[in-house]
Amino acid sequence: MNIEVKNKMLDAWIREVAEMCTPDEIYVCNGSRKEYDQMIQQLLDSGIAIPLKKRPNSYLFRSDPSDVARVEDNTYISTPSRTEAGPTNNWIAPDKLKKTMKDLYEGCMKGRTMYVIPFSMGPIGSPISKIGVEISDSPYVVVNMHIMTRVSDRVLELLGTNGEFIPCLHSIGAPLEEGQEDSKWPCAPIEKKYISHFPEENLIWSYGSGYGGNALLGKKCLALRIASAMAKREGWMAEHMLILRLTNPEGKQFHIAAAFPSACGKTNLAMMQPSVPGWKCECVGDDIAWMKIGPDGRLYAINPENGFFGVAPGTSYDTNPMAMDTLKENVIFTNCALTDEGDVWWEGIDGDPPKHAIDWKGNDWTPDSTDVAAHANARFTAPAAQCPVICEDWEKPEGVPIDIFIFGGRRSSVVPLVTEAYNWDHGVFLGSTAASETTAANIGAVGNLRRDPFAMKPFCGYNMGDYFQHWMEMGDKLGDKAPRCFYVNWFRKSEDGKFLWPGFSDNSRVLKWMCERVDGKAGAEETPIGLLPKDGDLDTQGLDTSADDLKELLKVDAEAWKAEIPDIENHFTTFGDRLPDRLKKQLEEFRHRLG
Ligand code: GTP
Ligand code: SPV
Ligand code: MN
Repeated sequence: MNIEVKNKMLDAWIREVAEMCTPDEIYVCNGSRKEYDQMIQQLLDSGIAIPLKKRPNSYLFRSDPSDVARVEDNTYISTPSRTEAGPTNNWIAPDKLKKTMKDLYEGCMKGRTMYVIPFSMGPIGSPISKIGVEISDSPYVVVNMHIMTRVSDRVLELLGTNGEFIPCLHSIGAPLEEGQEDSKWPCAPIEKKYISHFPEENLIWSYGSGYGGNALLGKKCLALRIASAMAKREGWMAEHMLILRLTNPEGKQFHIAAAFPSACGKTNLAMMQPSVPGWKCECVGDDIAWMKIGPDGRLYAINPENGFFGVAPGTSYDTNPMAMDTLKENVIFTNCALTDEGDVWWEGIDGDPPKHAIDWKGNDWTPDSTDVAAHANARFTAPAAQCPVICEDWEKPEGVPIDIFIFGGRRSSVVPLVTEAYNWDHGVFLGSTAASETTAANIGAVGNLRRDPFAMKPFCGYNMGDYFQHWMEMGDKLGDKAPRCFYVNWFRKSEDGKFLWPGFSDNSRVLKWMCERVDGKAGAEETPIGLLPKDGDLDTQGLDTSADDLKELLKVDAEAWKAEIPDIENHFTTFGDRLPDRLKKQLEEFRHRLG
């Protein structure tokens, strides 16, 4: 071990893990730039990192084709009883799961270095922050954690001899025998991957994958699954939400937190540049919000992360210029294509496709190839501080006061562009019934419609029926200071399969309507599903969308909604007696309004 660890619990845990996993070496990280550079150098020397001539201090990695996204089917919430995990989570009893995983962990770091990564979610030392320590045998994880979280020796200082932390154990699950040549992206086969959470113990065990949320354990595992369970116990909220600040032409600020499922537009909305003149948007966070009620009774949000782990395909100067400017240097790219000029490329980036490139699997690629050049879940890891529109208050320990909640998903039909909830309970109903077509952010089928309540289906660390109840109780506590709730769908398609709404910067038109609703300045029409903008309420000046398309986007098709009811009922039934009565009442009222 390179340093002496003073925290007793941490020291004991490191020794225990080392004994089980038998690494060749142990290295405790300090989070310094020098450390980052050394790790990158090591990854370059072994041919795993590919330097990008066109972007300073930026590197491309290619993962194993079997390890390209989160693995929801292998993700577990291991509470003492199945009921505590609830119907939306996979469950194995803690004893059994630990036994299985201990057998896998036995000797799993042989031939490798075990890295100890002390990190803070939220600014180091802030009362709202949480300290985690990830043990990992992947240097790729170390460099990504450097960007995504606050890795620092100050975290160890803060822990002192007796401070508490959340232990996050990670192994790629690929021990190296003596003389065995390492592969470029070692990992375990799918049947041996386990992403396990023990919420009662605030403990995370991950095995077999090196990719994204499976391996960077501060993100989904700690900041959502473990944190949501803590938040329920302690009376706060941990949500899969972007946070943005919108300023109107008069200088009034609105803070918006929006929950969309994976690959459904959070990063894009978080740093969107409004097409409506005079409005300004700044980014506070793009994926996760931790929210607490402040001394004034309002709900305050912080972004616990330090970077963006964003979807590359579709990102361009046209769609998300602020992301493109964030990606100029100091970026880790994973599973993008490599051009002959030494830059990254992906489907949907600006300009013509390169005549030749190396695809994400390392093969030659030309525009005639039948396969995509970049994987659909190719990602960039970039420091949030590099975003040109990062909000000056993004690291403020007390957070920003939330005025508006948005829920949503990817729906090619039925769901209109925007709906306002009648009240908090109705807002919780909209969030709890949110449905979306599945995306490449998870291993599995793409485009299947599923209920993804509050975009938290894969991330809620306890029974989601209780989570709905928690939302109700937070609303009761917030009273008239509760944020107003809206539902959006940027992804409605025409019969010929084209998006009806231009999206991106034009989403500002919808956000403007929301802010004006909050200010009591904009009108709305009562419909069975909620409040919708009436003719003229939505700012459409300069918008390229035809009147017919707009009508279609704001249409409430009662018959189509009636056809949704059985599925909503089935969805609710899965929660049994954990479903709050107030949601049953909402469903009854909805049915009644539909007539
Ligand atoms: P995660 O990082 O997985 O949580 O995803 P996310 O919710 O941050 O999604 P992101 O903003 O990265 O967008 C995912 C994909 O949807 C990208 O390919 C975007 O280009 C596309 N997208 C985002 N916003 C819009 C929009 O308003 N309209 C359309 N048509 N596509 C969008
Ligand atoms: C998501 O899937 O919602 C992500 C990417 O943000 S990952 O970190 O891999 O979970
Ligand atoms: Mn996400």
